[in-house]
Amino acid sequence: MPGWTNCTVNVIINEQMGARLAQTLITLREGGELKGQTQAAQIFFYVVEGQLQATIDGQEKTLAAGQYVYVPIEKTYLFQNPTEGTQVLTFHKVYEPLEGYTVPDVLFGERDIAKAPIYMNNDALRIQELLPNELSFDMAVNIFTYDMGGHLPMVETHIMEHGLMYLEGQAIYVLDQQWYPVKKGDSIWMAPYCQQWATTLGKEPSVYIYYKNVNRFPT
Ligand code: UGY
Ligand code: MN
Repeated sequence: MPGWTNCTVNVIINEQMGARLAQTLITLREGGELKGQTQAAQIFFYVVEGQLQATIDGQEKTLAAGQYVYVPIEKTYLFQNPTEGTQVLTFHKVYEPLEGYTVPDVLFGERDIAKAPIYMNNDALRIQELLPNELSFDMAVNIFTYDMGGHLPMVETHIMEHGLMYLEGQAIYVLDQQWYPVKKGDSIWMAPYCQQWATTLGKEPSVYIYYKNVNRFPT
């Protein structure tokens, strides 16, 4: 990737597959750097492991595991001084402006279970929304925690697509008619209308971070 040096970039999901998002996992070596400027696509950066320094549109911050930054379109970014093996997950989406709304600002934040309300009255399920639920945003990124015994209350199917990565634990994911055992480090692309259901497995909670397109008319 131009401007991304001393790192390995795995492009997990991309438009070549028919997706409308890109998802990458970046593993940085010492001295690694991610330098660039967003253009038509906004980028969400989430630190999975390690730490590094971020300078986004002039704002500096050290980001450690569980912290993230949302970089809107047309902003400069620089990530540097990573600890060896730092891993960063990214979600990219071409931004669709909405008349009457301004483009969102840069936003820093972190994973925090205290900010994760219970999902659909089921106290084994918690979802933290990492981006504001506002019409200026056309993407959501959420962290979904399933405690032991937790499972989606129904088979979902919807127009929105998902890019997803497991951060902890293990689970069974049902996609259309196939059952997949999944665990920490695994990723899934769910195209629009893919039937989806999941249940946690094992003795610890399962946790995933996922992308979803939101708030725009279907084309
Ligand atoms: O937000 C969602 O659509 C979410 N409940 N889907 C999922 O976790 N597969
Ligand atoms: Mn869903």
